Parts: sequence; structure tokens; C-alpha cells
Amino acid sequence: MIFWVTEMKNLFLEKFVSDVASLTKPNDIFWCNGSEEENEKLISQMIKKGILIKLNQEKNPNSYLHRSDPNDVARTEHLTFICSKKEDDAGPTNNWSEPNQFKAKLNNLFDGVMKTRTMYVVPYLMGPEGSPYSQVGIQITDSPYVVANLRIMTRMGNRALNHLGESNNFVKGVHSTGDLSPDRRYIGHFPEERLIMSIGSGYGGNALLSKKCHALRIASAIASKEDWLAEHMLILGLESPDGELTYISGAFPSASGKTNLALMKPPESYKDWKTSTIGDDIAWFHKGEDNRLWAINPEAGFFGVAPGTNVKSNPNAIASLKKNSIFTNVAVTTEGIPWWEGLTDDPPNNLTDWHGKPWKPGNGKAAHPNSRFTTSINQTPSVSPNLNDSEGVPVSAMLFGGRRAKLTPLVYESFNWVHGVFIGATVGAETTAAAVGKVGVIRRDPMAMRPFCGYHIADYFSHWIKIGSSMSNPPRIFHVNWFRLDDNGEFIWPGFGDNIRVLKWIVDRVKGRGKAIKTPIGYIPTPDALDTKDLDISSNDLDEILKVDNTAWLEEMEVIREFFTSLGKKLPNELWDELSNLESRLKS
Ligand code: GTP
Ligand code: SPV
Ligand code: MN
Repeated sequence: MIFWVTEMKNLFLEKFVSDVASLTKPNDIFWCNGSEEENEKLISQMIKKGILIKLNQEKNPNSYLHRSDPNDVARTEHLTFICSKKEDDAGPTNNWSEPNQFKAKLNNLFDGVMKTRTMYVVPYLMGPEGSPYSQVGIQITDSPYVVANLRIMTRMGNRALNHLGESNNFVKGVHSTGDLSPDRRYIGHFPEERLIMSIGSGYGGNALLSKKCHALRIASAIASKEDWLAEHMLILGLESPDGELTYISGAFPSASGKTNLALMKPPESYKDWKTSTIGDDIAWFHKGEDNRLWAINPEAGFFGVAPGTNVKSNPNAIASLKKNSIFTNVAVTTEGIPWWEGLTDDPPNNLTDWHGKPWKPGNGKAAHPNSRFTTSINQTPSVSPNLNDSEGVPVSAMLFGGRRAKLTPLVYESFNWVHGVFIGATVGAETTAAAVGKVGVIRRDPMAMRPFCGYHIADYFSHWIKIGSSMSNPPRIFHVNWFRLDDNGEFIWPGFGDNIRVLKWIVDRVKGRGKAIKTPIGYIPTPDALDTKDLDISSNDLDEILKVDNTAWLEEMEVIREFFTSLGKKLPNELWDELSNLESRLKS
């Protein structure tokens, strides 16, 4: 017999929990209320079991290191399924499985899986308290590490239960680390039931079900039916010296610059500019009465890529990591201070690597390339005062982009909304260590949503077209690429804080004053419109990253044509038209 105590009776929630308990047969059940005491208790239990390692409590107070199973350090897209009733609703970019069959397979794996474990019930709220756009999820998990992360990443515990009340309007998540074997690892989504079942992984997007599973895959499927957008986007406020505040959102594929742009600190030459962070990974957009698109960040923390983060590249992230943070798969010094490649120019002596083994230079990477930090958004000095606004913030420009060593220029602007959707839909970007598989392979990653769109990607494109076309003042759409390489394999553009120079041009365009040249692919800044004062870049290099190479773009067009064809009959005609318009512009 299993007993539990809750202050508020929610019969739907109790039934869900008791059903999952009958299946997984836990040793005991722990309802998370989100309190400080609860967290302290869980942390000290995890330290005892070796799940967390205490870091230097002077330099990194209340911060801990976690080492994942070496087989479980990134999302596994090949094991991730959309189990809609109809295969055609999942579409060609998702793995599909028939819901009942998939559930039967998963139920087998979940049967008795928690026999010697505690089952945690984690209520979480996605979005500001009191916002009509916020959503409640209940994640059941046997991983206390997941609980500790959800506590930072979401508004967790009683706050979520209060928002839910007696309603049955919550997304259900069932998670177990199982035996961590990739052979028995599945991340299944049942959009019609608003249900997620994940087993066999304790890592990131596979296990923190609030994030990619709920806030993107399930939410995008809901949004498609309700006239809103759930996107893999950062949200940043940019205030000019004369007090003009502009919100920009941006979709770049995993490990391709969202957290860094969201936390950007203006460089010395832009010290009169102010940036403010709303979100670094996920944005939910609704149409405002003013015919603009308004965005909330459903999350409350960052699960950020550690490597490359340092005081120069991302001072706001470094500041927010000073305390109350969890580090996953980073290296550690003899003093118990976390370290990763790019944190300092030279590695400290006697590091312990992410496997927990002594490390010497030449031994490969000390931190895993997809090692991460978990930290609260409230700890970044750049946190926006509008973070908890229940209507969100009005977005004036949306950016698409990705890692691309060649071809795509530093920045270009779409001609109009539908052309902007075309640009987003055709993004090609190099794969990264955020997902298992080959790194550096160019693939189409539409709107940075290829791994996260919970329904047919062509229907998703139609949805995008519909949203903006029904608004008199939708955001302007831009494409950016911070990742062009020279012949020595070095980045040409300095990136990071200096990306503000590109954002300034974008704001100028939005306000109708930035100068631009019309090219076949879109508007590009005139040489004098982009501020390059005090920048360490040659004019040859600048020309290189701003030029449009028609021959190379005609080749790219063929790749796009193949991609569109692979998506089948549902691909909206508007996008085929955009492709043929691009072709005629490139050929004329
Ligand atoms: P996810 O959390 O996986 O969705 O990633 P993300 O899009 O938030 O990427 P993030 O900002 O964490 O950056 C990933 C990597 O790219 C880090 O190693 C950064 O240091 C690097 N990076 C980010 N911005 C820039 C840039 O402007 N230029 C260069 N060269 N590298 C960058
Ligand atoms: C991503 O891969 O886009 C991430 C990290 O933001 S994860 O939480 O693993 O999805
Ligand atoms: Mn992401």
C-alpha cells in the first residue's frame, strides 16, 4: 500500500501518480514541494551516494559536480520517437511508432523498474506564475539529479501545484534512468495524450522532460492547434544609449550560440548599451492585441554548454555560475574548482577529467565537449526586469542561423515574412556534440527545430506562414552566421560580445534606418552600415563574410530542393515559390 500527503487534492494528479506507481513499483514516493529544506536533504543524500561531488564551497558555494555514465552524455535523437496516432502526423523528420505498441514496449521496461528506488513526483510550472500562457507539467522520475536540475530549470514544487489547482490540464512525464543502457533507452512522446515516457537516460534533454520533450515537442504540437508558436529560441532585450528597447529572439541549433547571445555583455566600445536576458533556449510566442508577437521564456534556468565559456566570451554566465550551480561532466582541479576547455588559456595542473581520472595535456579533452552547467536565470547580472511579465515581451526581430564554415554571410535580412519563413525552413548547419552522432556534418535544421518539432515539419512551416501572415506587425526575420572559418580554420568574425554590432544593424533595420544592399538572398548591410570601429578584422575578411557567392548559392539551392522534396506533398506552395524566386534572382 502506498500513502502520500498533499495539501491540495487533485484527483487527476493522484490517479496519474498511483498508475505510475503500480507500474514502476517504487520503494517509496517523494512529493517535491520545491523548498530549500527539501533541496538540502536531496543534495546531502546524493553526496553520500556519490551522485554529486561537493565542489570548493568557498569558491563555488552550494555547487556540485555530477558525472554521467560515459554512455549517456548527449541527446539521442535516434532513440527519440513521436507516437502520434497517424504516422503522417509525425512526419518525415521524426521517428514514429504506433502509440499502443510503443507504450507496450515501454511499459515492459518500466515494470518494476523503481523497486529499490524512490519515485519523485515533481510538479513544475513552465512560464511566469499567473501567466495565461504558462503550463504545468508533472514529471515522475527516479533520478534525484533530475529533481535538483528541475528545481533550477523550472518553477518547481508548490508554485506549480497552485497554478494547476484541481484541473487535469498538465503534461505528464514518466521517467526512469532504467539501467542506462542505450539498448533499452527510449524517449517517447504521445502528443494526443500530452504524455512523455523516457527511460534509460539521465542526461539533459533526454531526462529533464520539461525542456525539449514538454516545452518544444509536446508544446509545438499543442501550439499548432492553438495559433501560437513554441520555438527553440533565445530572447534578448537590447537598449540603445537613447533608451530605445528592442527585443530580439533567435533560433540556432544546439550548441550554436543561443546561451551566449542571450547572456551577451556589451563590449567596452558599447558600454552605453544595455542587454537584458529573458531566455536562452526556449520561447513561447503569442499574438498580441497590438498585432505584434509576444514571447515568454517557459524556463527559469540555463542548462548551458560549458566549453568555451570564460570571462571574456561570456562574463554574465561566469558571474551566474559563482554559486548554487550544478556542473555536469566537467573537469575539476585539486582544489575542487570546475574547469573546462576554454575556461582559461592553459589548463591547471593535476586536473581530474570528466571520467574522474587524472588528466594530462595531450590526453584528449578534460571536460566532455557537451559538458554543461545548470544555473538559475536570476543569478545572471543581465536578467531582465521583465522576465516574469505574464504577457511576455514584444519581439521585433527573429534570427535564424547555425554553424556554417562557408557560404552563409554574417547577416542578411529577409524581404518579407514568407521569405523569412523560407530562410528559417532551409537553415543548413553543422552538427554539434549536443546530440550523439557525427559532429560537423551539415544538415538541414529548420528553425533549429529538426530534433524538437513534435509534428509534421511541413505542417509546422504552414503554421509559421499562417501566424505571421495574419499579423500587421510581425517580427522582421534575419539570418546570421558567427562561424565562418578562414583557410587556417580560424573564426573570421570575433563573435560573442562583438555580435552586438550585428544586432545594432538589425535594430536599425527594424526602425527603418539601417542601410542595406539588395542581393539575391536578402538585404545585406552596406559596408558603412555595419559598425567595425576598433574591430580586429581586415577589410578583405569583412568583404568575404558579407559577400554572396551566386555559384555556391545555386549549389545550395539544389540541396534545398532535395530537402523540400523529401518532405513530401505537405510542403506549402509558398516555400516552393520562394525557392523558384531565389533561383531566378541568382540567375539574373
Ligand atoms: P544548446 O544549449 O545546446 O541549445 O546550445 P546554445 O545554442 O545555447 O549554444 P551556446 O551559446 O552554449 O554555444 C555553444 C558553443 O558555441 C560554446 O562553446 C560557445 O563558446 C560557442 N559560441 C557561442 N557564440 C559564439 C560566437 O559568437 N562565436 C564563436 N566563435 N563561438 C561561439
Ligand atoms: C540542446 O541540445 O539543444 C540543449 C541541451 O539545449 S538539452 O537539454 O540536452 O536538450
Ligand atoms: Mn537547446
